[in-house]
Amino acid sequence: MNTQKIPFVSLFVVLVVSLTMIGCSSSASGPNDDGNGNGNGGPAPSVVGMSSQSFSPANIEVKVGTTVKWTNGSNVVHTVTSGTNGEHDDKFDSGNIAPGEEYSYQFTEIGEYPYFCIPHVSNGMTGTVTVVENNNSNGY
Ligand SMILES: [Cu+2]
Repeated sequence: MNTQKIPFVSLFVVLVVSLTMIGCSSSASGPNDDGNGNGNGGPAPSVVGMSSQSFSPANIEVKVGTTVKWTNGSNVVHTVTSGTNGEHDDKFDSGNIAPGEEYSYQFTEIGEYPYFCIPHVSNGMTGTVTVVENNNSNGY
């Protein structure tokens, strides 16, 4: 009799490797990174966390020029995709953010930026970044 233990183990390894590669591909997709001027004395960065089914805080208000960073502290893959009702409006899209990874985007124009997570939009995983004028007029 042939007990097929080795193929079973290799299948598991292949699965783990594929999942890792899916996660790594996120860093390569950044076609919307316009205007990443880091040294212009802009507002401090803001951070939004990601739990298993939600953004936290889901709604934030930042001053124009702020870089918002999303950090995936959960154990599932998320995306930060601009748009509403699951329809991407092509403003920004993180691609897959694996557990432990992060995504940053700088908001250079005033406005409302609704976004969602592609895998979990049907579970209500959505958020909004509201970008307001930087009214710090004291020459700072
Ligand atoms: Cu998600």
